[in-house]
Amino acid sequence: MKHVPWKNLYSIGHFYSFGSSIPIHSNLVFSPEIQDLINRFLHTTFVFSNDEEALSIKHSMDQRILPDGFVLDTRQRSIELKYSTLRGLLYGIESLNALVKKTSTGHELPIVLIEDEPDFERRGIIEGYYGTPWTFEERHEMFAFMHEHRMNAYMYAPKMDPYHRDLWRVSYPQELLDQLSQMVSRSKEYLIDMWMCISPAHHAQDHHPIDYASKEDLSILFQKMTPFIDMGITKFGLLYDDIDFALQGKSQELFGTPGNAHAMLANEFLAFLQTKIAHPELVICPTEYHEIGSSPYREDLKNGLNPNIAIFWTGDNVVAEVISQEDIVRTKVAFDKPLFIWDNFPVSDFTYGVREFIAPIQNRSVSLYKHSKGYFINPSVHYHLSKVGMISMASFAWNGGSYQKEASFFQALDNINPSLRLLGLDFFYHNYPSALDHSKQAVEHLWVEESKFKEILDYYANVVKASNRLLELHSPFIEELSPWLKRTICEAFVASSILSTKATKQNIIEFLQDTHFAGSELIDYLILKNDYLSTEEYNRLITSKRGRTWYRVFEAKRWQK
Ligand code: LTM
Repeated sequence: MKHVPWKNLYSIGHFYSFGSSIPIHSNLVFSPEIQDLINRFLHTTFVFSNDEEALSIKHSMDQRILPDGFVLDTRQRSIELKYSTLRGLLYGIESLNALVKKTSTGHELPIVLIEDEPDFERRGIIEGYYGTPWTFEERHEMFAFMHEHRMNAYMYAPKMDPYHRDLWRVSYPQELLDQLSQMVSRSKEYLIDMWMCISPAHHAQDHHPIDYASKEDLSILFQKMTPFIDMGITKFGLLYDDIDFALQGKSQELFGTPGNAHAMLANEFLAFLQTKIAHPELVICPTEYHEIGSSPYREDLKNGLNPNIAIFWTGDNVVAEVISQEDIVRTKVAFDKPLFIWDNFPVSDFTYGVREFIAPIQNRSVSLYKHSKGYFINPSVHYHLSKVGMISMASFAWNGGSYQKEASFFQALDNINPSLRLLGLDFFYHNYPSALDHSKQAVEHLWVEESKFKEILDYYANVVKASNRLLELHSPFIEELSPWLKRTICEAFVASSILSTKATKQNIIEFLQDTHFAGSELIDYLILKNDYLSTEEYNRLITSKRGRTWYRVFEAKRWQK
């Protein structure tokens, strides 16, 4: 595990010195579960020994510590760990690893007291976007990645897995079940909870959504989930997002409103799970998953849904530019159920492959965790590019109070590969503007309005240098990024042609065929300022290609509600 900053580290700067290894008493006896964690995660610098100098490891459960939290104390020439969950112990062990310093003569272990605990009880990823699902190889790597950043929950909900949505009635084929079962095993290796989600209410061509009034349909749904229960999954999601929720026929007669029908199905599902699992958990994504406060549909869920079922919420919009304290308080009151945040960032499906948001989380109230039990991030189809957003979210979800977006951005890039920041920062800033931050565009606009041509050319020269250097790195991250790097290099060329008045309208139209847009809109301003395109052409060739911009409403509409 890479070092995750602790909430409270107390130290007066002293340490114990050791040679090539740090000895630990070999007469210690641990439960098999704990022994397994020690064997797999305690760094090999620690060796079991009979040496007099050997440290003992004391560990104990302490229910006053929050789940996943721990206390690590090295003051008594021993290693003392307190925790309330196994995951807390694991994070304590990883913290011990991170404390050790290698010196020219051996190793030092600082004399410290660490008290650490997460803000959000559940911190994770919901693979819930439209587009090609991540590969099983990527997901295999993902669990180690999640562990590294102290995320503890992964939700399987890819919209384009046909068995998840359109073919909800059809059992998963054995091959897929085997792969999913391997994922479950892998998630357990890292003490990460895997949630299985299903979306049975979508009207797809040739496939019927679930009929809430049909006992047979309910049984098909529950039977479909049975192999996952057999794999050891205890947590499930029932997703009603992006559906036409109007009831028809018998359902209309029986339930009257979609909220009642959704509550009934979720309650029945939970009751079914309770017959099979000791402590199952269920989250639903309501159809009205965004917007603030109450509605008739939400009122029905508030009144009808089992109070143990959690509800997803994405903020005031599908992609929330801002999630304020007031937003969440009003929404929590409206649902009156445990709330999970589904953060639609850095998901980019709504740009249809045009944009990738490689930027940190921002504008999320530091007190969200007081009103929400879980924080889940919906990534993009590009697993590696999503890591920046995911790392920043993990750090916010653990300790929002010390979260700083810029520092988190750098930390994320360095964590993926230190060369990214060293060689490519100018590109990443060029691409930075996202659903959550448009600040750079105001400066770009001004440059063009004030004809700051030298600044523009110097700026692009740096961006091109960074793009070329990044292209020389060979990694899965760069492979995913390369279409945007190449397009940016062309963009710089087009910008300089515009500034030297050599560009023709045809050049511009040809350039715009490549729709891998970076976040910067400098080129747009140059094109518009120099009248290369009419407003209609601009909308057709640029604006419409960027995908839906429903998120640009913070200044415009949001506060008029
Ligand atoms: O956001 C939710 C709850 N559902 C879908 C997601 O699957 C999709 O990835 C995002 C972003 O386009 N929008 C949705 O409506």
